[in-house]
Amino acid sequence: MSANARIAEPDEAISFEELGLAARNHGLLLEALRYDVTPIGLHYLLTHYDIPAVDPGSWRLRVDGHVEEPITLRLDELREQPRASHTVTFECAGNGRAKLSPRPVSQPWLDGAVGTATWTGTPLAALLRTAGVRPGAVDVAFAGADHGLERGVEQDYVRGLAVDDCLREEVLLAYEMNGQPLPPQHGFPLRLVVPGWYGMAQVKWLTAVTVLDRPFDGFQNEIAYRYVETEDGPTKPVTRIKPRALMIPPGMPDFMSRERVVEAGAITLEGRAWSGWAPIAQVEVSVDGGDTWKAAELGESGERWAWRHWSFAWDAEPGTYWLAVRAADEAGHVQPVDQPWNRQGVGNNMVQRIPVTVRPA
Ligand SMILES: Nc1nc2c(c(=O)[nH]1)N[C@H]1C(S)=C(S)[C@@H](COP(=O)(O)O)O[C@H]1N2
Ligand SMILES: [Mo]
Repeated sequence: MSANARIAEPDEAISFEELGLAARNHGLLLEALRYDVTPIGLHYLLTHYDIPAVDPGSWRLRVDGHVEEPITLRLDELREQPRASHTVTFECAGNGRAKLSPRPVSQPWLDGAVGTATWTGTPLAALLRTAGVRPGAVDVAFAGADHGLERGVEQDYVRGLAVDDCLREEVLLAYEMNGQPLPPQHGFPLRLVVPGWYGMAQVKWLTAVTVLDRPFDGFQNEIAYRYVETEDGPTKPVTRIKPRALMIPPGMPDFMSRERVVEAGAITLEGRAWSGWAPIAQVEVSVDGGDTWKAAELGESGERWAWRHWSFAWDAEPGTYWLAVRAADEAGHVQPVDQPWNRQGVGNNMVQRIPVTVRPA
């Protein structure tokens, strides 16, 4: 069995199925990169199945499995646990998939599967310590209340995470987003927040946290979210977010093509950059489609897990341009100019390119 998406034929257009997915799972409008923290309705959204109906009164979180003392908590009891907040940039592992050639047929993201929110909840590590993780624990399985079929396999959405990753202090069980109770689409009443990791790790509608004395082998870890590079070679799991910078498209858009028109003169290009591996070290801008690059100015480095502002002064002369931007992190990862193609279309952080016409002022 394989979770690999079908690969579209060379000239195959986006289908109604892909359009249906794109309409349910919306991206960030790129002009919303202007906000440090993304307003809730502008945050990207990805839901494999349906948003489950959860009754907060009867809802419980179970912490069980390979622990000394299983715990069951009501929502009000969770809210009485130690409280912590982190501002975190999330990105879907499939971001950029629709721009791959050939295109893996799945949720057809362009660039916008990203958003930054302030998540408030209780640190997972403290709760695991209360339950008492027993020696020999390997992974922890996080189960959502949503249910559906994927490649013929009926399942709840469940993801596994290594115990060591679960014990990092920044990992939260979050019940608030931007100071409000989680909205239904973002996981009400409780979700996992694993800063620095691609979206699939951020399990929504959490009902159970189960400690395992063996590796988790569920669908969303073993079949989906793998870097599949060859037909039958070994595959690697998708984990942390690779560096990416995005630009707020400058000037004004054409309604249909969304191509940009800019008045000649001094303009400031700006946007955000992030990496789940290490802090952002550098952002560079190109006005010739990626042939030559110049350093952008980095804004203040805020919270570790939140994106960083960048800006670039451009003296725009009349003509046509391809603007591009790329980020590098302190671990030495640089965004590729060419597509890093793989079978599931995941972890594709190829640079964004924006066509712009500069007209005389
Ligand atoms: N229970 C559950 N959690 C989930 C998902 C899901 O379908 N079900 N989708 C995951 C994926 S693939 C992503 S990218 C993020 C998206 O989070 P958001 O919709 O809050 O932006 O949620 C993750 N958590
Ligand atoms: Mo995702």
